[in-house]
Amino acid sequence: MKRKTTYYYELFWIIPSLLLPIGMLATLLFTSYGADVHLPGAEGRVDPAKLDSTPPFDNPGVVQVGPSRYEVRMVGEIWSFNPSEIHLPAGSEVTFVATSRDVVHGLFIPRTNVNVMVLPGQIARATARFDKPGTYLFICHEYCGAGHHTMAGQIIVDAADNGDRGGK
Ligand SMILES: [Cu+2]
Repeated sequence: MKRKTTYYYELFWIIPSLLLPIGMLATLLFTSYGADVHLPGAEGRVDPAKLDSTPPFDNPGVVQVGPSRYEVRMVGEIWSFNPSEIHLPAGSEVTFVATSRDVVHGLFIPRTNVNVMVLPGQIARATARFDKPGTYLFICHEYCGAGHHTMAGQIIVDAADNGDRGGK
């Protein structure tokens, strides 16, 4: 009788140890297929030595791609972003398409979900919405050398569309 009770209590760790890997697998499948979370790299490759003649990086800046939809074509290099000042109207949905000219950089925009590595040879893509007018800082968050701490820019979200797209 005593042996049977002991066996029953073992289920308290057997069941969680089975549920844990099943839960982790379910989370992985949900984030990669349901929430579309994935590593940069699947978006495309580019030759970092030929950015000046490779669209869209030959013409960095902000392009309107639809009603309230914009694309920011961005090049990171030591130690700046091009463009480093971006103007957008409030209510914009913005896709950042970024690559690096030289070493590993990052693109991080606090208060948004933009947090990507910007790698030479690879195209990073991240989308965010800017509903509230104001100034949003963006920074390089991958150490890239002596001037890393100066590598930053700003997104100025205007209350009304004044036609100024910034860039360059
Ligand atoms: Cu950096």
